[in-house]
Amino acid sequence: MLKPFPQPYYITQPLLPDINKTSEMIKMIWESKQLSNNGDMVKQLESELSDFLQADFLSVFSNGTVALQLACRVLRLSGEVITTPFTFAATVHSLEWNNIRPVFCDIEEDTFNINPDLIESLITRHTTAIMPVHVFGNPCDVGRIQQIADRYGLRVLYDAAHAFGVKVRDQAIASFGDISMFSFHATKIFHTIEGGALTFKDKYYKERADSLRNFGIGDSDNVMEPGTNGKLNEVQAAVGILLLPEVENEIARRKAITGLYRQWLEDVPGIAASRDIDGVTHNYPYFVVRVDEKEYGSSRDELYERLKGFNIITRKYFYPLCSDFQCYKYLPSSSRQHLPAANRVADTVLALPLHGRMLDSDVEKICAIIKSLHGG
Ligand code: T4K
Repeated sequence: MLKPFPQPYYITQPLLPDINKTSEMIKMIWESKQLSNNGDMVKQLESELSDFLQADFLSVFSNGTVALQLACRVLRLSGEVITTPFTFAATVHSLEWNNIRPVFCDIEEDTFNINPDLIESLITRHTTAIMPVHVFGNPCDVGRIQQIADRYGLRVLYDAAHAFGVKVRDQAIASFGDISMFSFHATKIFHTIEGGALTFKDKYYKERADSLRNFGIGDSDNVMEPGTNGKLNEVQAAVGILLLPEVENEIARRKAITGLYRQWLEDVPGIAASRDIDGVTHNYPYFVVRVDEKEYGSSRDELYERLKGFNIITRKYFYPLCSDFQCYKYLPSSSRQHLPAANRVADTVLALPLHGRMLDSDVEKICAIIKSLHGG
C-alpha cells in the first residue's frame, strides 16, 4: 500500500545559492552602500546574462511582468496583438495594461505553442505585433513566425519566461524576434527571487527600456516619457550572480528526472508525457502530462485531487485559459469554437513536481502512485 508523502510535495522548490557565499555578497553590498539604481551587481549580472543567453543587448527588471509591459512600450505596440490563450495571466495582462487588445490564436496540440498556420487569418489593419510564448520552454516555430511578421510589417515580442538556456539548432532562443522576455521568479530554473530580463536586437531598444524602468529619466535635467519603477536591486542581482554557474547542473538533473518520469509512466494507459523536439536543446522547466479520461479511468481534475490525497501538489498549468478569464472572455477571439486545441489541452494537462533536488526514489513513488490510480 503506497503511503502519502509525509510533507506536501510541491511542483517545484527554488534553487538556493550557498548561504555563506550569499552572506559574503551581501557584506560587499553593505560595504558599498549601493543597494539599488543600477549598481555594480546589476551591471555584472547583465553582462554575465548577455553572455549566457547570447543576447546582443540585455536589461534586467524587478520581475518578468513589468519587463513585458515595458517591452510593449519600447516597441510602441498599439491596436491589436496576436497572442496565445495557453499561458500565464501575465502575458495577456501586459497587453491590456498598455491598452492593447489581445487577439487569441489557437495552439498546436503537440508543442502547446501558438499555431503559425492560424496567425495570418487574424491579422487586421490594427495588428501591430505577434506575441508568442515558448510554453514550458518548447520553442515556437520561430522561422514561420518571423516570415509572417516580415510579410505584414509586424513586431515579434517573445514571452520566453520559461525558456532560459533553450537553443534551436544551436541558436540561442534570445536571438529570435525583436525582444524576448525571461522571468527570474523563484519558481524558475534561474532566478533572482523576483526578477526578469529583456533581450534586444537593437541597442536603441535597450536604451529606451533602461530609461523606462527608471521612471523615464533621460539625464539629470530631463524626463523623457512616463516610465515606471522596474529596477532590480543589488541583493537580488547578487543571488542571480551566485546561481548562474549552477544552472547547467540544474538543467542536467532535471533532464535526468524527466527521463525517469517518461520511462516509469510509459506503460500507464491514458497518461501521455511531453516529448523532446528534434534539434532543440531543452531546459526542462516543467514536467507536463496529458490525461485521457477514457483510457486512464479518471479525469485530470480527479487525478489532481487524488494526488493531493498523497500530498503531491500538482498544478493545472495553464487552466483556465486566459481567454476564459472574466476580463477577457468578452473578446470575439475568446470563443471556445475559435480555440478548440487550446481548450482540449487546458482541460487535460497536469504539471507534476520537477526540480533539481528531487530524489530518484521520489519520482519512482509519484509514478507508482499515478499507476496505482489507473482505472479510477
Ligand atoms: N509569462 C509566463 C509564460 C509566465 O509563466 C510568467 C510567470 C510570467 C510571464 C511572468 O513572470 P514574473 O512576473 O512572475 O517574473 C508562478 C510564478 O509566480 C510565476 O512566475 C510563473 N510564471 C507561474 C507559471 O507560476 P504560481 O502562483 O503558480 O506559483 P506558486 O506560488 O503557487 O508556486 C508554485 C510552487 O512553488 C509552490 O506550491 C511552492 C513552490 N515555491 C514557490 C515559491 C514562490 C517555493 O517552494 N518557494 C517559493 O518561494 O505562479
